[in-house]
Amino acid sequence: MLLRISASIVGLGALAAGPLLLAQAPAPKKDVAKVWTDVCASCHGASMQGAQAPSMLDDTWVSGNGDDAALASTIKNGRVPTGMPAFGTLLNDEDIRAMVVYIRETAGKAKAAGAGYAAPAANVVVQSEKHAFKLETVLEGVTAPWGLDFLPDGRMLITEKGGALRIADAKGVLAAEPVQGVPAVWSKGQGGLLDVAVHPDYAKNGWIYLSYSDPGENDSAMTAVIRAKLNGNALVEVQQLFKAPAATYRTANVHFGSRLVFDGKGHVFFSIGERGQQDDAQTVTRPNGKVHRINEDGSIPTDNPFADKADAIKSIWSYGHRNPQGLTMHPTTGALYDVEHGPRGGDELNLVEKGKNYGWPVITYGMNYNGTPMTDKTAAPGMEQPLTYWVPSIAVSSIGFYTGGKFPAWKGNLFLGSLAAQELRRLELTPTGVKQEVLFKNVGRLRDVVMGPDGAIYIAFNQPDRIARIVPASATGTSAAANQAR
Ligand code: HEC
Ligand SMILES: [Ca+2]
Repeated sequence: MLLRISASIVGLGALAAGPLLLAQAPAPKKDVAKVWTDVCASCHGASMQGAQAPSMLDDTWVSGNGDDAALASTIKNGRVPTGMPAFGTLLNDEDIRAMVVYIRETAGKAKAAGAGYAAPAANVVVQSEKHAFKLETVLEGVTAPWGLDFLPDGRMLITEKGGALRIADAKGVLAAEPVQGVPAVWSKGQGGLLDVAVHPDYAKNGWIYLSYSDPGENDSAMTAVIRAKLNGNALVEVQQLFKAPAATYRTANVHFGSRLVFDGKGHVFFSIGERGQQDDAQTVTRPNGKVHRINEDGSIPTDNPFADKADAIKSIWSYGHRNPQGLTMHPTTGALYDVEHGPRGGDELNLVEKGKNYGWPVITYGMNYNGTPMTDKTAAPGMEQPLTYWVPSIAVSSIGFYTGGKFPAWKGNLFLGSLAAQELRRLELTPTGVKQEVLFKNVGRLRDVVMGPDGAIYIAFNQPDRIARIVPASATGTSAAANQAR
């Protein structure tokens, strides 16, 4: 008791309140819920859901590692350049401590109520930090859609993990018959028909690229890449662009990657997971656990980092990756980014650069699935750090930069879909760190996130299986604040 009183006297002293106050009884403790409503709600939202300032409910933090001390420091000292005022004169250390507990408690309650996030149903407007939007279903009738891309005439190509390539017209009407001539795939576990990517000059050359789990000897498989042209409802002129040596195929049914990315300069990047063989990620004689770069015709660029290394897989661009299921290129800088699934904890966003080692399994922010440590190392010389990571894992699946015109304030932001957490996140990559907003949650597993030619953001969902898109909406009418109970 004595300690508490003296602590609050010290706190009062820090208030620059004048010496007279010191002699008096401590000021009544502040009701932090009232402070929130009176002072904080105008920026952070009445129920902490976020408004022009970030949500407190989404487990993403700009303050250091988001622990209590980091939040307390932000409240006390502010983050003035980015718009958070300092409250160290209004609130003493004790008040601030209570405020942090109040924030944790409110977030905990929101989580327990399964609320805390928008789960937009049809025609419900979500008010997020920068734009109001609706999530609308484009088509159903696909089974486990995995990859999605657009032909110049607006038609959609959709891969189904089971091995079918589907076409829908620009209105979302799905052709009943899958496209003929798709290669046989090894459809087990995480394997199957994976990504589809339409060549940026499709109108001129007609090339469509596919990545898939290629069946090998003795029930083994490895990710492979083809390209082909669409003639009526069939793939023709199929060319094998990447196929790893048979001896490198692996029998596990996990971690195939894979996404395809064109750099517009004649190259195609694609990712392969480590196929459940962690150590393979560290050796360039193995194709798995890597990001690869090939020329658009499948030949090896002479400036690839391991092009001259005996025994290396010459298409390797970077290594030490676990399971990169998201890969994308910044529309103006040309920088390449991946997201990869960590083990239990430690999903990563990486800036992927030539010849670099991204550390798996030597360094990681995750642990083994049984709860035992994988390694105590999160950093090591010669190994790259992620730009950010997620503990616990959200199961990162796909990323894409917003390039359209429908959401001007989102331009250049990175959109990230997740499987287990079922979230669409908006990421701002700033020089001081990655700022995140959860746009919605809990309406299915997000398998692919793609910028549509119409400026909408298209999402391939699993469970329930469908293609949906995010379109602008006016904030009035049936409205649900982002991050608020639905
Ligand atoms: C004028 C608008 C404004 C008001 C009022 C305001 N904040 Fe903030 N706050 C912000 C902004 C903007 C940020 C994000 C700063 C950044 O991105 O660096 C922020 C960040 C924070 C953070 C850090 C969140 C994180 O992700 O790490 C906490 C905690 C916080 N505010 C608490 C409060 C509390 C408590 C109050 C009331 C006493 C309050 N804020 C009042 C604008 C405001
Ligand atoms: Ca890593």
